[in-house]
Amino acid sequence: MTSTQYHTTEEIRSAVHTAVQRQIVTDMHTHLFAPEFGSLNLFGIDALLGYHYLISELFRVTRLVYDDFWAMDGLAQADLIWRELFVRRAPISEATQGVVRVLTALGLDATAPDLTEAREYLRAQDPMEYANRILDMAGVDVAVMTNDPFDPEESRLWMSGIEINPRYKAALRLDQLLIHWPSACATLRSAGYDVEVGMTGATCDEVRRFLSSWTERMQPLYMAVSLPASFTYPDDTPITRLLSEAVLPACLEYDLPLALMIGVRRQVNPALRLAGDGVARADVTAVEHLASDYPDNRFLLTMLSRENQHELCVTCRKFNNILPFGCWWFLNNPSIIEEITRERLEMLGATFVAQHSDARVLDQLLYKWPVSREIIGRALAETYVGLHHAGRPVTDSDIEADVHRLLRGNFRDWTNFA
Ligand code: HDL
Ligand code: ZN
Repeated sequence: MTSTQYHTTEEIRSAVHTAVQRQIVTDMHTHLFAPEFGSLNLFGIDALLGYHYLISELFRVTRLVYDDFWAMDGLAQADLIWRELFVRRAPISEATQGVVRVLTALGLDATAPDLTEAREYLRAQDPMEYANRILDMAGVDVAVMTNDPFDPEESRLWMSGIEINPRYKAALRLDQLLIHWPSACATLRSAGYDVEVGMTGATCDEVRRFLSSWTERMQPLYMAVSLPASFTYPDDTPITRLLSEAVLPACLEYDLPLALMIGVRRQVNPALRLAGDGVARADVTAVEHLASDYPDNRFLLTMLSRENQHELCVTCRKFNNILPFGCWWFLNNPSIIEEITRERLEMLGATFVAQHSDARVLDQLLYKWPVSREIIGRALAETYVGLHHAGRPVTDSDIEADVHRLLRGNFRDWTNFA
């Protein structure tokens, strides 16, 4: 089939916009759960309003005592958040506009004085059917979960041999193992693994046996860990030993990438609970040492601080076993998504994963992806306009190939996910 060549800036912008809107996305990092996980599968207006991003924003507009809020039940919390952030003032932040977009996409009244209509609508949904409908509406073929083998409720479900909707894939999350080794060691010992907190004897082999057991059970697309901004490598903490003697060898054995998510400062304000984490610039040389020491391992990398983004691009130019991904958490805002995407295109071409939703509530896909598609499309369009002005004709097959790489292909190639 012959390619269509575009000859003007307007034609190129329109073609990129259309291609991005049409592209089916593989959402490589979410906190969603397949409907078979029951109550772990969050959806509906109360879960949307209980998103920790909105909880932090609530406390900016009220002098409410934290414990008084936490003493409320979920419905009362949602009613309060709706009233304070959506009724008494215009919902102009990214997270509040997101809820407005979801309600609009579902044909619900975003100006309602209360949550009666939204609750009735969402309570009427069958979780199995609703999951597929929302994924289809968002143009997402597969959502990758965040799966913690140390979570008692989740691990019980996995151990029961749960069969899940194939549009949800697992990622084996290792924060508990790597960041909280002493308590993880105790949990492993109670599960029959011969491990010592001092990491003597068979400890690392036993951790590998644990990783093998959960890799076989979950069939994850990758292993992942969120590391603090203070992360250094190598050092004399358990993280270095566990990465080098258990996790990275296990990733090689199962041909899995390791996702490094670096830059959080945990519990800056503990009174906010899950909403209490902060951010700081991290040391990108730790990633360079890992990529250099483990050239046969593949890494996925995202960093939380805006100040780390440019050096992240430089590091990825030096190490082709690192695939950068997403505009993570505090970066998942239109102004920053545009900046990050443009500098990545300028320095890496189409060799990164443009975005992940990080959605915690299913319906959030109805805003996180439309917003990111719009912004990423704008950045890519200007890149192609530049190519056109440089004197190289731009075709539809050029555009479609790169849009696929950025939103689906690069991640699936990196994880051998056909
Ligand atoms: O560690 C992570 O995967 C982060 O995404 C945290 O879950 C964070 O609380 C979050 O939800 N960010 O969007
Ligand atoms: Zn996340």
